[in-house]
Amino acid sequence: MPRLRLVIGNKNYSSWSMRPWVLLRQAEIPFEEVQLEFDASGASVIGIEKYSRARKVPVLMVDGEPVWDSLAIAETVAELFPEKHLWPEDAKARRVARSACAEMHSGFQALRGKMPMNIKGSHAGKGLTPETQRDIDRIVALWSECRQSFGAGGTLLFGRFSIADAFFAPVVMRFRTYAVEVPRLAKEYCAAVEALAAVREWIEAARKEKKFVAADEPYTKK
Ligand SMILES: N[C@@H](CCC(=O)N[C@@H](CS)C(=O)NCC(=O)O)C(=O)O
Repeated sequence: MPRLRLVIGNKNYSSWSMRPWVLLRQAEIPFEEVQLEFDASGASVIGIEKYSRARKVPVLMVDGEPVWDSLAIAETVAELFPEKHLWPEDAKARRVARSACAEMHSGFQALRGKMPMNIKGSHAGKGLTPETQRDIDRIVALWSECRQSFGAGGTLLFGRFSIADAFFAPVVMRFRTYAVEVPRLAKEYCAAVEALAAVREWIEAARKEKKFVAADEPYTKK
């Protein structure tokens, strides 16, 4: 088995880090965690140059070699552990799952900008603009399509846990923090994600963090 070290940022704020961490932990794949901190401005990660020239978290070190970017990490983990079935087994479901992850990876800029992940925060109603509402509506439609077409075998997007759920876990965190109103099916999906052991563990650790990153706290005065 390859030696895996996952380099992440703050658990309260780093939505990109949450994805591979939840993926590995929920799939019960052993890894060593290296946690780095953002600098005070939130613009860079202290010490990241040791791991990746891209200078962003997350990075997965596989036997000392870096894989950077959360989507590349997810694909690598799926390839290294085929027995974990981290993508849905059905080819059509798998195409949709890949598309959903790619859409999440490259889109939803308004939601990211106006509702930054902040697990400890509670900012009901903040960040809701026509643009963020459009992102929210698209996410809800996507979740509904996945649940209705492929979700019969469980409570998650493709029934059982997959990479897609790891990719949307930070969105679920945002919906909590900003108390975003969503229809019943999306609410149930959010509850299912929050009930995942790995997500609970991440939230618990995030709540213990003390670091304040101004860039991710547009609605907190300090
Ligand atoms: N597309 C990348 C984005 C990673 C990313 O933007 N990470 C942020 C933290 S959540 C970061 O490292 N920022 C520091 C910087 O930009 O210098 C991925 O999916 O891994």
